[in-house]
Amino acid sequence: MNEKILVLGSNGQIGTELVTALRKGYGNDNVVACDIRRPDYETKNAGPFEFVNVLDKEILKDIFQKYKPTQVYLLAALLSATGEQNPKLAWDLNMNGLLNVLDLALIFKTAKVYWPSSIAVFGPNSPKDATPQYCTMDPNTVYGISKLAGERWCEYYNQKYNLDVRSIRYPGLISWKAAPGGGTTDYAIHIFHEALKKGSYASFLSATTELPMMYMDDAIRGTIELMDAPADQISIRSSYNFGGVHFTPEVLAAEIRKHMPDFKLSYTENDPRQEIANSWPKSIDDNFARKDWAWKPEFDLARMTEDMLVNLKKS
Ligand code: AKB
Repeated sequence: MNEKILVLGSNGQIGTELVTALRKGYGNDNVVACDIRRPDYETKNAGPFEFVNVLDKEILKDIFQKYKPTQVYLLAALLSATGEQNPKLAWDLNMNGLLNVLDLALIFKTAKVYWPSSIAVFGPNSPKDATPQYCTMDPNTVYGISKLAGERWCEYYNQKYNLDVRSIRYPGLISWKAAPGGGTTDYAIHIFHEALKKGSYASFLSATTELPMMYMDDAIRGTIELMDAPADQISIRSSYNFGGVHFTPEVLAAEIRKHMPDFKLSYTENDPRQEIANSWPKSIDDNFARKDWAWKPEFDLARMTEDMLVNLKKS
């Protein structure tokens, strides 16, 4: 089948790397990057780009009409920390953006839709360690609430309308290529930049705050593997738990010190992101992803840390 792929929200942390990976696999002209900002990364002239606000259903419809996509990745969203600063906008973008895309995918018979969920769907009463796929979910951020509602909509469109929607609950994603976008897990990226620039970092999360994380290479590979899996292997149409690594700021700092022995980590106090982190899992049980589509992460903490430092030094 000749694929035509739309990536909505192509300039964010995930989109930047996903567009590059998809263009490698499907050809530059078959992957249309769409965002409200023009790309300023290396792929900027490598393939088609469209200005699209996912909340503008008419423009979005024109884009579906123009490209008749076989696959759509919807990545445009407000993350946990910025969402708390603007809850109504976060709800509007995260929810109505999704509903617009699901509706248009039905009208234009898009074969597959990808939408990212997050560990933010869990809340203070969810089990913290090896958080299972199915358990108490009481998110208390607008981001988490919108992701949990979005998961229900994805499953609904699959069950009622047979739309092939696939989704992953991303942990904190760590990459050197693109800046993070207002999340609670962003410290784990800032720490590398500041270590190389200043030899020190003040973490907004406390020493012992443990969170699930993943290196971006694993996340991009896993995302494409899920989308490539045969439909009958996808038993979960809400969103899959997706595990990589898990660590605290002090553990990450100790790993960085293996390469930079003088690196110093301090902590800031009273950051609102601490409360968000306290409500999230420490680690994730991703057995369904492993069983259904053979998910297996490749980057452990040591390999991730080394790769981050080597590449950031070069860039
Ligand atoms: C955030 O911190 O908001 C995101 C996420 C875990 O979904 N990185």
